[in-house]
Amino acid sequence: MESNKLIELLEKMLRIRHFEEKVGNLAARRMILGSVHLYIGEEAVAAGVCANLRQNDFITSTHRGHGHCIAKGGEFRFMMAELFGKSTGYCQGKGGSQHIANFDLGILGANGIVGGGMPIASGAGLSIKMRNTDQVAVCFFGDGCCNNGVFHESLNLAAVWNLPVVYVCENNQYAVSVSVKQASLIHDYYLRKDAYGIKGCQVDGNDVIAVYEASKEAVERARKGEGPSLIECKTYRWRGHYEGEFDRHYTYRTKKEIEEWIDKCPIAQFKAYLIENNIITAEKIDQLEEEIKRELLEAVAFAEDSPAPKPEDALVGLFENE
Ligand SMILES: Cc1ncc(C[n+]2csc(CCOP(=O)(O)OP(=O)(O)O)c2C)c(N)n1
Ligand SMILES: [Mg+2]
Repeated sequence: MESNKLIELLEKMLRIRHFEEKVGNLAARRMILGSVHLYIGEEAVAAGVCANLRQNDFITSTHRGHGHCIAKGGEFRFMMAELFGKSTGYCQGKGGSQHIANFDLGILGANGIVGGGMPIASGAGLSIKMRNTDQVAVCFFGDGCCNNGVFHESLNLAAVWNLPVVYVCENNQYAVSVSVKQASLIHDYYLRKDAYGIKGCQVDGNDVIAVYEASKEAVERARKGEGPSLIECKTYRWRGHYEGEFDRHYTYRTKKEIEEWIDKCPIAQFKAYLIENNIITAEKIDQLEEEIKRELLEAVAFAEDSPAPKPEDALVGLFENE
């Protein structure tokens, strides 16, 4: 892979990590309304997959969606304003953290309903097929979605209709406090590809290059009209299910398990790889991070200074044809 592309991947992951850290701090200070689910530890998935997408490709996202939005080109200030519930946000402050959408960027929406993005992605795939374009739809979803009926319906239809959709399972091994081991006897969800007769694979979701390569193949296949794929990325969330979960007594996972995964940080691993291979220096990375932090401060100021939505606009924008 070219150096520029590798640095781009690092930058995307850093943008996600710093955004999430800032949002975590703001949420703790009650400056963000509503619940917030952070993506820290899982950055390689969104960054690796979206590096294969064009602006007019589609994604559907989840309740843990900030990383997908950033990876697909979402701007900090409009995201931050949305999290603050301000009228300058991507959805004029009506969506908040769990419902950011922007059709210009192909972001069909984060979704507070587990599995909600699955049929939307299949529908986007059907629309691409009917319009006969070479776009692709990517559906991000969690392990918690895999045992819902909508998973089966969406994958099965995409398979029989040969739709250009890549289903990306972010298997962070828990749905709130329920381990995948309690949820299913098959913990490797990519194996379900065979149930639908589609292609698929499992990758280390903390290895951004592995994610990039696996999704590249799947995206190319979809673009060529060769049908859907199911990619499972094994990863881990470092924070609680949502900001506000304080599992001080480690009731559903151990401290040791969390620490082991923090040791496998996707960003630290990738930084070390890039420095070792003389792709970028540590100083250059520091500089990049400082720039990102500056941009974030500006985004927070933009959000704080933006007006709240007007009460009389409460119903505006709710329906496309209004
Ligand atoms: C249909 C539905 N059922 C239950 C919930 C409550 N809920 C919110 S997030 C979540 C767990 C999701 O787990 P997973 O899909 O693995 O995503 P993760 O939070 O691990 O990223 C649940 C059960 C919901 N939002 N929607
Ligand atoms: Mg999960």
